[in-house]
Amino acid sequence: VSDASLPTTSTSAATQLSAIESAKRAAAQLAVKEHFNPEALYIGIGSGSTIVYVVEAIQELKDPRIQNILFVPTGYQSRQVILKAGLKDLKFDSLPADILIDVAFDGADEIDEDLNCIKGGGACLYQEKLVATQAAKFICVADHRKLQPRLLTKWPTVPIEVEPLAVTTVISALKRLGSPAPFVREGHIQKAGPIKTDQDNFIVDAPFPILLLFADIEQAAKQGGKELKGQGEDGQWEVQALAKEIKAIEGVLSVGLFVGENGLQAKARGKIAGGQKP
Ligand code: ABF
Repeated sequence: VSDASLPTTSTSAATQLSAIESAKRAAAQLAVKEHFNPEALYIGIGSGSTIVYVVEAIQELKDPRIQNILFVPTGYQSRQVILKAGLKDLKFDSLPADILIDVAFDGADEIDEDLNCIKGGGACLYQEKLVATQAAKFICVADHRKLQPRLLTKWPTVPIEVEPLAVTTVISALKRLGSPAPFVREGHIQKAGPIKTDQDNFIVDAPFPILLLFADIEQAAKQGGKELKGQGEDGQWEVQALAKEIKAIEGVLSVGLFVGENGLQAKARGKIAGGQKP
């Protein structure tokens, strides 16, 4: 997370905007410097505006080995960014079995102290999760505005990708989990109605009270002397417990809570390509 060029309230809107863009670019350059490997065979490229700077930073390396890398996109926009930069793309379903993506770069909407993320604000959710969970290393690239102590502090909802037929039953189930007013995201520029994901699904945005970390639950349990399973005494959900509950609802394809789904768990499932081309 870059905190470069923090805008202040006294600066003009245009200056603040350019400061935010500078912060995104600085975060992207740092991420590429620290985590991009020109020897990699597969690199995941996520969606959103910050990721554009990641691709730009990769191009700026001017390393000829980049032409040997296959870049795995997380959706239509992501693929366009890869192609526009003159890089080679590989559709997720063309990855060889049991081979991990060396590193996946992607943006986020909000990140907490334990580096759990909310994603899906840009409506690319399912493919982002596919790529992230198949990566040996997931690098979330974000500017200072995204980092908060707990999720749902500033970003208001958990985005959820839902198969359209199930949307009303999913909304009812989310209400039973304590979401006060889940809604289907709308916002087509030219036509009214729900936006569609790259898989032709809907996004349901579900507000919840600010989420808790494991440590919060443990602390509350110690003080209250009883075991709490995934929720604090006042019903506030812990991130991973809520992700699991939402994912279990029939009709939910993907939940925009990214929680401990990379690193060790992914490594246990497959091996890094290590020098072989598909
Ligand atoms: C994707 O794009 C999403 O998961 C997230 O919603 C969004 C972040 O976009 P930006 O970098 O433009 O803030 O990564």
